[in-house]
Amino acid sequence: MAVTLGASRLGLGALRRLPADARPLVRPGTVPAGVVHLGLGAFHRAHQAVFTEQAMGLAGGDWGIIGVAPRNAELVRILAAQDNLFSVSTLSAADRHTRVIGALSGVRLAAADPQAVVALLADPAIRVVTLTVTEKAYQLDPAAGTLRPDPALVADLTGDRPPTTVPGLLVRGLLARAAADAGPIALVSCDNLPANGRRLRGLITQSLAYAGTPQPLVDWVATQVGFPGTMVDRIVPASTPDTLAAARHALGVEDLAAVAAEPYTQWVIEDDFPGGRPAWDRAGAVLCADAGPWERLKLRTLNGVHSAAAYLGALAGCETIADALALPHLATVLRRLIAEDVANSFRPPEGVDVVDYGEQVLARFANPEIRHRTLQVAMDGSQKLPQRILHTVADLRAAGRPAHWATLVLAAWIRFAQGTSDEGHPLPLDDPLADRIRAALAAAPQTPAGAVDAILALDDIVPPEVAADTQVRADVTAWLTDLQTHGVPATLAGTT
Ligand code: CS2
Repeated sequence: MAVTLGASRLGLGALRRLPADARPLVRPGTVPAGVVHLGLGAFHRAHQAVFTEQAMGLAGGDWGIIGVAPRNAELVRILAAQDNLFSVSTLSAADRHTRVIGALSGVRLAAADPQAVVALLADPAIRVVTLTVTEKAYQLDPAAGTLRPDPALVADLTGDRPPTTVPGLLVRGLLARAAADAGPIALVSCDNLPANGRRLRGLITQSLAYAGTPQPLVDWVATQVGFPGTMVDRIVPASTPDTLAAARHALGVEDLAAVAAEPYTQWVIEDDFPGGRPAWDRAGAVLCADAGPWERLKLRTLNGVHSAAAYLGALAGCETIADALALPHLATVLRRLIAEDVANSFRPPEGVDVVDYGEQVLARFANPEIRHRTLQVAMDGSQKLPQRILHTVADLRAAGRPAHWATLVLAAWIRFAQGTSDEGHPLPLDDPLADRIRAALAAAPQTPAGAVDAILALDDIVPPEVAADTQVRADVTAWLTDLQTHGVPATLAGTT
């Protein structure tokens, strides 16, 4: 990316020149590291890094973050050149401000030096490992959470070469930590998986079994490693040249690692940290015994509705989620999805009204300053739909209720996977299971019922009770027929 001539670069030397309210709360280099974070993407920088910086600013503690990018060499180079500093611009129609975050005490590229990451995980100073690596990096089948290791992970688990996968790094790191007797640690999934703490524990225990790990080491992991579940929430689109321009304008210096996010942020964390943790509660996080109800609330309401807007919006030719929300009738359909389906599918946290929460979610999606692309949210549907929509369908049906609106979302995903928009433009199927999904659709009879049967038969994505439900099959087929025959606007109009 080109650096604008004339603007100097963000770094420790530039801090004095920043507007006072844009300066970091913590000066990198002055706080020893206590956290390793895997996955240095925009979401981490605008979420956990901000909470951790505020926690250190308010309550101290040696909780600097070593940020590990699995593969993004350019980002690591950029952050290193900026003394690990980056900015977060908070954007809404009412407000716009930018602040530099000083939570990172170092950055590493796992692909270049995996052993350095393994050594970090075995360092007694590191007591917390947080992860934002996206759903697919866990290599679990999305429906049941069973390990489906790809050849690279099999090699990591069964051979001696340096690990190349995230689960491989974690397993090697934990084994090195056990061997060094380096003390207890918490591994904290901050990805949008169902029961993410339990899924991560399952990933590690299944991986240890796959690797034939000796029992004492398995026991060490069972007793010394916490796997707190979390609910994470902040809308943080991928950065664009506009994001960098906004940061430059606010800071007066160039920040090539800048991110932009909505004002809203939330973090609910199960308090299971055997080696201690930053005072995230002082920074506004909710520490609790069971994040499950919060996680279901967020995955089904926010993320489920996000996916609905993404698929329907992309099919109708909308570039952003905010554009999709402006499609005639879409907001009404999403409100009905929330009130009639999502709200009846689970018990929300004490004191939370799902319909009110859903209204806030829709207002957040409509934020005109956040240009979140429908195609970004549409990515990796096979990894997302189980916890976002299919669990809603399964729970409604188990309670004897219809799943009318939720089946529309499934139909929209199938239509999206067929690869063309209403106007006949190609839509990219960016998904780790893309080949299987395409092959299943190609081999099926070229009718809506044929496509629905082919997708419902993908048993690593679709729970068996949903696949076997003839009413669900009929509803998805009816929606897909409408979408294929009439397109999104007429299908939505037909619901009123
Ligand atoms: C989105 C999420 O890309 C997606 O699939 O639904 O990244 C969403 O923006 C966050 O979970 C909000 O907390």
